[in-house]
Amino acid sequence: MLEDTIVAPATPPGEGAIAIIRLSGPGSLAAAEKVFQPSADRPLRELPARTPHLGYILDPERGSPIDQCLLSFFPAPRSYTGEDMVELYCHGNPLVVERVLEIFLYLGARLADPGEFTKRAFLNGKLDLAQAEAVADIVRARTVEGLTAAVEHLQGKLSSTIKGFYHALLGVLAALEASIDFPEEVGEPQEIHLERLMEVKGEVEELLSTWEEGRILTQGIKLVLVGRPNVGKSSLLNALLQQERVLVSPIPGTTRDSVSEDVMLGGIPCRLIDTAGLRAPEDVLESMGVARTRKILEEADLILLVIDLSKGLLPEDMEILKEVRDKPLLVVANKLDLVKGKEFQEEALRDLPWVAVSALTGEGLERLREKIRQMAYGGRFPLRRGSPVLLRVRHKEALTRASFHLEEAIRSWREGQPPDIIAVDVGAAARAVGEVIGATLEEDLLDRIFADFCLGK
Ligand SMILES: Nc1nc2c(ncn2[C@@H]2O[C@H](COP(=O)(O)OP(=O)(O)OP(=O)(O)O)[C@@H](O)[C@H]2O)c(=O)[nH]1
Ligand SMILES: [Mg+2]
Repeated sequence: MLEDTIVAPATPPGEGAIAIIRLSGPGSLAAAEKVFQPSADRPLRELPARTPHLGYILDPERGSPIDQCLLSFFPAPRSYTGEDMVELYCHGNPLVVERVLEIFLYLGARLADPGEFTKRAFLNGKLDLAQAEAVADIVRARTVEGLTAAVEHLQGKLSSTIKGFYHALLGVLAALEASIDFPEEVGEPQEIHLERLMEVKGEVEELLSTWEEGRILTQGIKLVLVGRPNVGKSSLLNALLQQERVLVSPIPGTTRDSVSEDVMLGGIPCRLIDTAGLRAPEDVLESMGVARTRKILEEADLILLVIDLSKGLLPEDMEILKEVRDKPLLVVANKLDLVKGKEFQEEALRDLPWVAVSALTGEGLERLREKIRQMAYGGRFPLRRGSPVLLRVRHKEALTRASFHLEEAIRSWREGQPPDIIAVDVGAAARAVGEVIGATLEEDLLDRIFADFCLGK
């Protein structure tokens, strides 16, 4: 696979100031030489590497110019992929990009698969697997915190933690193997290795506990607005989106279907879902809306139960409260403008977090955003700093497996099981941990990971 030369645009399609086209593989420089005419009166190979050179890219058959551009070449191994690489900076016209790609394909390169540049970087040892994934996470990050965490992974912060686990487990494994192979000389495995296992298990679990935060940073949370008709759910959605997204009216039952929009609230990516008011439905359409609301409620990360301050808590509110009580819940007491100066005291809501707002005037919305942020992180605010944060399901799953096998190994050890039994689980834990950085690989793992990269990365 690494014998061939790949090419792909590295910038998004469409018009722009510049478009970048990348080549990687043994034929990169030869292909570039055939079509690039440097303005400096010397052949490309005699010009300094890793430096942009001005010139023209020419049609290899007719010799007519296609575009003026800059070209840099990066001889192996000092390149992103570790192979010979060429980067072309053309004018950002899709026609140019198409022509240049066609030419390189004609000269024997093939179009890269999504993520193939980074995959090559991994295969050539430029990045470990967690770092390679961090590249995609940087491109995709939707929050500043998520971006910081991903850049830290690229720097190797997660990898070095994982390597620590991996080598510690290999150490224990070696000790176990020694007492399997040379029972007379080595004797029983020592207590210190059991302590090592427990230590690693504790650290693996600590890292696993960052997943909740990582999941929020990367995937965001689902927020669902519920309440009886007319309390102002749709008005709140509009206010939080700062646009008139949904219809609002004094007629109860205005919203029949659920409406969802993505918005950043307090620095967290949120999917905000407005629902049909929950009440005994009066027609078929309304009953469908209510049924849908119940389904959406099941998937919510946080429920915003909206009540109308000017009406106080009605029996219908209590009915809904009963339905959502066991979920993460924030009471939003709306229409504050109508009750200015009055004290808000509802015995039934005593133990629940709440915020008073006015969707109409915007009062209290900042507090609402802040409260959402706090509750999204389960009260663990501010965000942890210092330790790496897990950002990928794959990492979480591998570490969960590792934790399971460590638990088993520790249990067997304490039960006095023979070292070969313990070694099976320690080995499995080491493999699971190693998967995170690609030290150990499951068959088709690589294809799965790089398949969801973007082209040219
Ligand atoms: N004074 C005041 N009126 C509000 C406020 N929020 C909403 N309203 C009014 O309350 C009425 C109902 O608002 P909606 O946003 O449609 O309420 P809803 O909860 O979505 O209602 P359904 O879709 O019927 O379930 C409208 O007349 C709004 O203008 C507020 O903060 N203050
Ligand atoms: Mg509505």
